[in-house]
Amino acid sequence: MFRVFCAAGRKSLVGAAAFAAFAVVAAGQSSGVAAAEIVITVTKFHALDRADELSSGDFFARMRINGKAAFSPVLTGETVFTPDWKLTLPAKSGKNDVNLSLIDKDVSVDDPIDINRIAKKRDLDFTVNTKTCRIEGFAETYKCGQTITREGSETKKASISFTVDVK
Ligand SMILES: [Ca+2]
Ligand SMILES: [Ca+2]
Repeated sequence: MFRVFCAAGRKSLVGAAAFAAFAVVAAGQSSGVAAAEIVITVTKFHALDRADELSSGDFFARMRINGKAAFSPVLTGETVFTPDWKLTLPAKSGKNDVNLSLIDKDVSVDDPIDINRIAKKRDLDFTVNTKTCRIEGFAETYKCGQTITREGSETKKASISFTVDVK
């Protein structure tokens, strides 16, 4: 069974060709049968200040669930991006803790961009329930397919819009 985007037509065909490659890095192959997969689609982000002193930022997204991580490719050279990045990870049935970061790739240490309005917290933590398709942990509760937009306020900040789906 596939969940479809509820937000019909809102942004459905953004970069239809851009089925961006993503990498899944897992600490060992999962032994159990995955009950479901959680897919985050990053539809847009906007760098609100300079991520890099010497150049424009080079950005990628990282999703983490249950000790596994999925990474987007790196994008650079703009301040507003509509990447249509799809990050997919296996999930357990029911509620899963999900972490989403936007990161500026760096030679030395990758630098997290602030996409969370909470002070001294730069990434996003929320839960996704694979049975109900409810996304909780924000001021309001979202359903699969709804666009979630968040924005940071500290140095090296961005706004980010994404959807969550379960399949
Ligand atoms: Ca950089
Ligand atoms: Ca913050």
